[in-house]
Amino acid sequence: MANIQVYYFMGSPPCRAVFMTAKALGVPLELKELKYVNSDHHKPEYTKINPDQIVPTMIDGDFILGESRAIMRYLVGKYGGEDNNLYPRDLKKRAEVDRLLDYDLGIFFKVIVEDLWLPFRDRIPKTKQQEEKIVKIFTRIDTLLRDKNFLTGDTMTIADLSIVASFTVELVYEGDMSKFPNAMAWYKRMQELPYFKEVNENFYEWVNKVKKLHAEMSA
Ligand SMILES: N[C@@H](CCC(=O)N[C@@H](CS)C(=O)NCC(=O)O)C(=O)O
Repeated sequence: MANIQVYYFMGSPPCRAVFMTAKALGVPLELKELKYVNSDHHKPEYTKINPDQIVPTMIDGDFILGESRAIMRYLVGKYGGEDNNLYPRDLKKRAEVDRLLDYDLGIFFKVIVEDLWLPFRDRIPKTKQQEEKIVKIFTRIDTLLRDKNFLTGDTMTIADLSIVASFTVELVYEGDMSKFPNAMAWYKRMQELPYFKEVNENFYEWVNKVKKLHAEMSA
């Protein structure tokens, strides 16, 4: 049986969330790297499979699927067995996971990109409103984790995988992350997953290189 293919950019949080889900399920993926700098995602052959011109895109035989959280749900549905803690069948438990996946899509990842990542990448000072939005999303995660090990309870779900991939961008935050002790303890717990380093280390290395470059430019 042919492997599932995933088109990705190195470093992209939604792509890393999909990779971690596949690893958690033990599903091998055939990775197809696109280069952002070459605008590979705007080329006609990619636009045909993803008209939104974004990554990730998954191809499973003749089935093509975009949107990381849809892909994560699909992978658990296909490979997770009858029931799986990653995306539980219980209606209320699943609703909690969906709520957080939607929160990530609509709020958390959006703030991470627009108010934290882009100002860092483009070396533009953040506005007061941007700083407030960042503190608000980290506080939200910290509060959710006040009384549990994972975002929806005592077991890890795809909401943890999706949000932790976005959360890794805290690496470029100049504020004090120790103000969010529950979130940081959860982050550490997630970093201890056997596949976390393999999936995410390129991102850390790349960001550290960009930070070094910025420092040299300001010297
Ligand atoms: N909601 C989408 C978001 C995907 C997304 O934002 N991908 C970025 C990379 S992290 C992208 O492809 N950007 C293309 C561009 O900026 O032109 C998902 O979760 O899959």
